[in-house]
This record gives sequence, structure tokens and C-alpha cells, in this order.
Amino acid sequence: MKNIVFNKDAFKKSVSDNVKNLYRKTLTEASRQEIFQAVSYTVKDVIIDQWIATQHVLDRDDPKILYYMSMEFLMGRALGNNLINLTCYNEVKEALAEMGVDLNLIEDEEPDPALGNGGLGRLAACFMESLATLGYPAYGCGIRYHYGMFRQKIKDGFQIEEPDDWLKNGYPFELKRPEHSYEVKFGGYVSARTDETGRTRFVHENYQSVMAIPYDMPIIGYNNNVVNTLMIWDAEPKQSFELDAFDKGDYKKAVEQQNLARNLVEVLYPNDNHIAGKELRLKQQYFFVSASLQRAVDRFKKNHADISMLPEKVAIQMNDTHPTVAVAELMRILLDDEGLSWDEAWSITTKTCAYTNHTIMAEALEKWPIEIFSRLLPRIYQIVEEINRRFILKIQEEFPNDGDKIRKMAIIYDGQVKMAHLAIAASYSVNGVARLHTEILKKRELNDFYQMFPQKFNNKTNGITQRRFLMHGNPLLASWVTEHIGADWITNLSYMSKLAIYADDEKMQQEFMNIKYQNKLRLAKYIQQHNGVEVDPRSIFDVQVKRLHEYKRQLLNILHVMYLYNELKEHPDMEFIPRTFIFGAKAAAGYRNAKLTIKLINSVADVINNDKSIDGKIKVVFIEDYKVSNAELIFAAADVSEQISTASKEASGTGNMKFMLNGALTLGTMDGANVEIAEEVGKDNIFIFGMSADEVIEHEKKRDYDPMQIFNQDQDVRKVLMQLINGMYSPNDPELFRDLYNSLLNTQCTQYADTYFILADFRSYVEAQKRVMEAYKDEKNWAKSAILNVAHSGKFSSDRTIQEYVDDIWHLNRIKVDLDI
Ligand code: 26Q
Repeated sequence: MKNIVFNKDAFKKSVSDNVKNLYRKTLTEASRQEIFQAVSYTVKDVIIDQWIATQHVLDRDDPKILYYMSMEFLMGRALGNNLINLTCYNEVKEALAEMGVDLNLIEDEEPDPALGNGGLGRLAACFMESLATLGYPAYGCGIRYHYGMFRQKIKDGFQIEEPDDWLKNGYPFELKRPEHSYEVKFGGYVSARTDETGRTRFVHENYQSVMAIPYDMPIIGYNNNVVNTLMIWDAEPKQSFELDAFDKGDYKKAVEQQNLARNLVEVLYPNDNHIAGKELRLKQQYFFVSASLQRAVDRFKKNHADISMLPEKVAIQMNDTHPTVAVAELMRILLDDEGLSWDEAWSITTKTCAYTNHTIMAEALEKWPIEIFSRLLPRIYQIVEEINRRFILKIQEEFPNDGDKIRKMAIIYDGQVKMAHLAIAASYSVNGVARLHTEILKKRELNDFYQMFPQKFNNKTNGITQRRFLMHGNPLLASWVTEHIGADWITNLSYMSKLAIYADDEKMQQEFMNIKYQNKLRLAKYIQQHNGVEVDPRSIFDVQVKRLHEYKRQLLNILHVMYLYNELKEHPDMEFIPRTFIFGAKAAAGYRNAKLTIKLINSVADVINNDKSIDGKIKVVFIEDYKVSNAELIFAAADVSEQISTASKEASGTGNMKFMLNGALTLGTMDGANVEIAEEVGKDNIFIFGMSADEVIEHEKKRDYDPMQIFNQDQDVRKVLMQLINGMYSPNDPELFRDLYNSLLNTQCTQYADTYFILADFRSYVEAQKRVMEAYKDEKNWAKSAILNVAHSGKFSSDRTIQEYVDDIWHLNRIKVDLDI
């Protein structure tokens, strides 16, 4: 069966056989979904051989293994990318075509596994792919949510959330591994007992527990036979109560355990950069962390008698604070199960754990009330208390005369457990996700910790995988690049710089623009089919796709559209290049201003798209249900990439990199990784505007920003804001957008008005948008800039990011997998 996909006839036979065996149908009778399943099983068959071979290498060589702990893995569809990484995408496409089947339509049958919210979850997915491609041994550890990120419907312009039933038809790329199940305990109490040797033992009693059952998903390296594993945990009750509970008369407990298991992994919390301090969330965190660590330690002990060697064989990376209970859980295993002393256990833990920070937004810093934490995880809480007690002594030693430091740095303070403080105290590495972000952490947010542990802090600028976001998402551009500079960029994106010499070549410029046009046609078709809106593929596609959050300032974008519309109405003959403003964004279900902004975008779209008098010069489109699969189409078709967060607020951004790779020009603030994008591409090939991070932070400190002054002085701003409350975009309910108006001007609504400096940056944004239009008039020069964006995207591959993590933090060695091992 080996490499069956490379053998066309065997591949075709396997697909037909699968259709027959799975559904008792012939190929012509099978639905697309059934063919998707059949094709996927054929592909899985090839993967399995490489997966087994990779496991054999791990067993034989006993290398150090990374455990990447993350509450979120926003994987996106697997079939197409698996075929690409197995280097048989085109062969399979051809074989299926001969069977009368269109691979693209089959790919569309796969639900997006959306076990993540946005940037952080997608980063984890890119990292898994890069780790496998570079040949580093790694497990992703997460949760098998039964419902992922909600599906977004737009009804009357409002967002409606629908459950994401991604497992409905069965997911062909997962493998249940019940033989590696573990028990995870919650609640109860801890008693201290003295054992026969005189040692104090802590016994956890009267707890509730669930079984954690791992499902493995294969992560395929590009053309290297390496298949790593994403291990996501499902929950099942420990005993089924039909069998045991009635006999034992323990009915209530059995029902409780059943419910616990059912609720635990039911749904992903749909918040992004905002904390929902819900008990169930903490349960989810401990559940997958405990199971993953038990698995990691068991695996280690299979080959090693000396537990103190753990840091040489295991690295644990915590993706934000969400899995930070890992620190205390590892201590618990070492203390209670392995019988180590505190100092031994602490020494191992602090050589094993590392932490990545993804935000400086205050509302996203995780804190848990002691009451919840200690009730749910009594033994873990004891351990955190002891970590805190010793940490405070250290703080006093370090800053003897500064009582304030304890208040600011303690792990437990004010009735709360502060997860970031725990993560920093117990990790040997603390990293930010873009240079500017890391500098802000060191200088401001985490400055106290930086003073105490300067050696722990380091930067790892984010990256993205070019296999998904260029090869798969933009096959035309990918082939064009390969034709001209060869295929090395696929596994080493810095080779893209070879394109730069073609930037001035008019024929190349034309070819590039033609590919862009084809991709715009493809997106226009998608928009027509899914939104019923017709857009002109010759217009500038100006795109902002990302989670909806006030700091990302979708409101600034749509206010500018309203302004531009006013201008066109007033000066019908002004010079104007037709523009399509494309938005895509999900709002957290309870985030009112975010949801209202979606409604505003749709209302503005309604008015402008239907105004015949402007001749279709502006179109506004809100793409429903923005997700990884349609993101790939969107990046490929974009001319302008809107990256307009308030400076200092976006830790890095990764969408910005995906646009750049696809030859869109960035219109952005000097925030997150935009700073590094500007540095790579040069100031002539990017549109920068707005306040700097330092300026924003300065105003926040001084609290001297007054948006009302701008409102009073700038007639254009005034006009647009008045249109928010005069019913222009909501004739039936003129008050509808009042809250958005208030958020910009009214100090009573939030701590201070216009928290995200939208009015402060408005003028500068308008000017930058004018520069965009001027630049687009010169199509050749635009093409040149776009090509240079592609050419200079090399730094932003997640391969580069992962190599830096390996060199500075994880210290892994590459494995080599030959088949037939
Ligand atoms: C926490 C507690 C309870 C419920 C939800 C959460 C939660 C969930 C997701 C908190 C934060 C997140 C996600 C954060 C996130 O995506 N951050 C982004 O990370 C990217 C990758 O590093 C960066 O590029 C973005 O700048 C950053 O916003």
C-alpha cells in the first residue's frame, strides 16, 4: 500500500474501494461528502505508514521532544495541505479528474476544524506544520472541542452564532487512542499523611474525575516523511453509571461525573483577547494540561529511570497563560507521584517550562479568584501557594526596600491567582511575539519581572506557513514564483528575495497583475455566491479580515468609507479609482460594540452598494463566516492589507504576513509585526500612518487625549460622526449606532472616550488612503511594490520562527525518517 497516491491506478482503485466499503455505493452514486471521506481515507493510508515510521525513529533515537501546550489549534482543512506536503496534490487532482471528480469541490466538503479563535490558535497550527517540515519531534497538546469556533450567519446585518458541528459526518484525519487514556481529578480535598518512612504524603480525596481520551491528528512535514502528532483530548466518564452506580447506590456521583465529562470539552470559548473568568474554562485548562503531562512523563519514563533528566528530553511551551497550570501540575507529579523534594521538583520544572505572551491588553491577562481555583484544584492550589510564598521571599531579596514590588509581582494577591506571574516565575524563557511587543513587555508591562529575570526575556517574531498560505491558497502565484526562481522557497522562504530582480520587469509586472486579477475573479465569484453582491474585479480590493475588536479599529475603516462616500457625493467628478472594501470578522458573542460594528458595516454596505448615483465606485462587502478556508481565497485576491490597530495594542498580527506573502500592500500603523514588515519591504512599498506606540502610551499615561476637540475642529469627522446618530444608515432606528458614537466621544461610557484613538488617527488615515489611490494609478509601480512585498516576505515564515525557538529555547535535534525503517 506504500505511497499509493503516487500510483495513479492504485489511488483510483483505493478511492472506489473506500466508497464501496464505507457506503455500499459506486462512485457515481456517492455524494461529494462521501467522496471526500473516501479520498481522505486513501490519503490517511499513506500517512499512516509515515506516521508509524516517525514513531519508530522517536523510539529508536530517543530525541528531546517538544510539547506545545495550547487551548487552541486553528487547523483549517487538512486534505489539501496533506496532499501538498505529501507532494502529490497535482497527481491526485489529475487522478480524480479522470474519475470525473473535481478535487477543489471535494476539498470544500471538509469542515474547517476550527478549534481556535484567531491569531493565537492559527499560530499554533502554523507552528505544528513548520515543526514537522523542519523535522523536529513535537506534540501539539490541546482539546478536542465537540463544537469549535461558532459559524457566523449575517441576518438583517446582525451577526448570528450557530454551533459548529464539525464532527457530524466523522472526521477522517483523527485516530482515537483509548490505550493512552488518563484520569484527571477535580474538587475534593487534600489530606496530609505521614508514610512509613516519615515523609508527608498528600492524598487527594472525595474528588470527581473524568477520563481523558486522546485523539491523534497527523501533522505532515513537507516532502520529508515526518509525521508529527496533534494530540487532542476528549473526556469520558470514568464509569458508565448504568453498570456501576445503581449497584453501589452512588447514583448522584455517577450522574455528576457523566455531566462533568459531557460539559468539559463541549465547546471552545469564543473570546479573543478577552477573559471569560468561568469555572468551566479553568476545568478545561487543567483537564488537557494534566492529561498531556501525565502522557509526557510516562513516555519519558519508558526510556529513563532518572527523572532529573526530564529537561534534557522534554520541553514544554505554554501558548499564553491558558495552559499555565502546567507548572503546578508538573510540580504535583514530581512531588506526589515521583516523591521528589521541593527543590528537586522546582529545578526540573523551571528547566522544562517556557512561556509565550501574546498580549498586553489588560482585559486579556488571566486571573482566577482563589475561591474557584482552590475549590476546583485543591492540591494544585496548595502548590501554587508554596510557589508564591517562596517567590515573595525572592522578590524581597531582590528588591529589599520596595514593598510595592510584592503587590505588583506576587502570584497570589488580592484574592486572585495571577497566571502570567506564575508562568514567568516558573519558566526559563519568556517571549513576546514581535520585536515591538517584546520591547513593550520589557520596558512597561512586565518591567518588574524583566528587572528580576532579564535573562529569561526574548523575542520570537511570529511567522506563517507558506505551504498553506501560498502553495495551497494561491497556486497561480506559487507556480509563477517557482517558474522564475525555482522551488527552494517552499522550504526556505528567504529564497523569495530572488524575485526582487524582476520587480522592474514590465512583463513580470503584467504577469503578476494578471495572476492577481484571476484571484480577484475567484473571490468575486465566492462573494457573488455567498453574499449575493457583485463586485468589480478591476477595482482595488481593500481588505480587513481578522477578529472584531475595538483595538483593531474596524470602526476607523468603516468611518473612512463613510467619509469617502460623503466626498463622492459632494464632488461627483473627483478623481477616483473604484474600490471594494472587504471585511470579514467574528465578534465574541457577548461583545456589544463589536457586534454593533458588524451591523454598521452591513448598514453602510446597504446604503452605498445601492446608491446608483456613485456609479459603483465604492462597494462594501462583509464576508460571512470568515475562517481559515475562505481566508486563503481572500489573501490571494487582496490589493490592500488593512493593519490599522492602535499602535502598541496588536502584539504581532499574522494576517499582515499572509497578505504580504500574496503581494498585497500594507496600509498600517507602526504596531506589532507591521514594524518589521515595513523594515523588510522598505518605506516606498508600504503605507504607514498614525501615532506611534510611544505616543499612544504617553497619552494613556497623561490622560490628556480629548477626542471632542477633534470632533469640534474637523468638519469631516463631525459630519461622519453625526451620520452615526442621524439615521442615515439606520432610518428605522436612528439611535441604533448611538453606542458607537458614544464610545468615541462620551467619557461616561468608558473610562475615557475613544480609548483606541480612532479620531486622533483619522486624518492621518485619510491621507494614507489618498496615497494608496495615487499609487494605484501607476499600475506598473504598484505591481513593482507588490512583487517586492512577495520578495521580502522571507522573514515571516513560521519555519524561521520555529528555528529561532529551537536555537534559543527548545534545543531540539532534527530527526530523519526513511520509510521501511
Ligand atoms: C482567555 C480566557 C477565557 C476565554 C478566552 C481567553 C482567550 C482566548 C483567546 C484569550 C485570548 C485569546 C487569543 C489571543 C490572541 O489570539 N492573541 C493574538 O495572538 C497572535 C499570535 O501571537 C498575535 O499575532 C496577535 O497580535 C494577538 O492578538
